[in-house]
Amino acid sequence: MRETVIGYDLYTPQQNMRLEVIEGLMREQKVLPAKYFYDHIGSQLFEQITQQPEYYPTRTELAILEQHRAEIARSIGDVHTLIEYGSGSSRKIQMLLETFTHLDTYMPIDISKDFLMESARQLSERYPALHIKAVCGDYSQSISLPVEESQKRVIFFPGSTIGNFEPEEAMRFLRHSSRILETGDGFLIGVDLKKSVDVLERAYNDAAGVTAAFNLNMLTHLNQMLEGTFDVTRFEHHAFYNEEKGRIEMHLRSQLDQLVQVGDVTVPFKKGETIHTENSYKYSKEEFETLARQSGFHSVNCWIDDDERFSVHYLEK
Ligand code: AVJ
Repeated sequence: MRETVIGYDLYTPQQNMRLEVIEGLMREQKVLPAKYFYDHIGSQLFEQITQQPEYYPTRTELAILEQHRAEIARSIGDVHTLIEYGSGSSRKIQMLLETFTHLDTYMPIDISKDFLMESARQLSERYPALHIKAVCGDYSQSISLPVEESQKRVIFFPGSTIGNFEPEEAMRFLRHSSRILETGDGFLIGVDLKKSVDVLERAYNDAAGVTAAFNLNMLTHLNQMLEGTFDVTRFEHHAFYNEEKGRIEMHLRSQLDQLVQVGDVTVPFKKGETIHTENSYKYSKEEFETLARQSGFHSVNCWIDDDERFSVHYLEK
């Protein structure tokens, strides 16, 4: 029986979370790391976001991968190992696993261990011949990949999660990915495109209020993990497009002057003051290809939907 699932637990312990959160809440403009959206409820809320009519990225990326799967396969050629940064998007990876029929190994890397192991288990049942090496880790930190025999490897990074990085972090992240790959290895990445402010802002302010619940759930997660006293009824979701920076910003705005405990630390909020919880940078096709080139990749191909909302790029080192 070929070994199918191995777990490496590389994720840092909880005390780092406390340090990161307190440091962020002590800043002039309070910030919290977007990765703390994704406790189990947050991951489920994100899945619900992807079903909302206003949130076009997920369905548009899926449609691009489906419509162009033969051309994507031709561009990539025979791949031995498919590495996925963030394994929440199993519908997308299944499409690729159906496309790359000679794939030997699939290596999902995600910080949400339960989500990771559950999706790896489901995939190992569906693809029993596939080596699945689930890695519990933070792909945005400098991780190294177990170097397999010199066979072609491709990193799959869907969903425009690259947009969560500051531009200089995105370059550092792509440069690190380029360094751990060999010449001829590939990188298949989804990137949300710049477009009208109205379309962008509606995608982060869905009428059903799921994005608001997702944003507010960060506070509930902190209460549970760090003995916090956030009262979510005293904060409101606020998301807008910062045209100068080219990014959607998500904030949680305090409705009144209030004091919040995070463990033994007291955090003051003024009425109207916000916690900046996420950036989602948007790129033009040209801007992203320039970033990729400066990171040590060359652009082999790019596919864009008819409404020019989303792009999938195939890069090679
Ligand atoms: C999963 C980070 C790509 O930035 O669009 C969705 C997360 N935030 N709605 C994004 C998100 C609010 C999403 N990413």
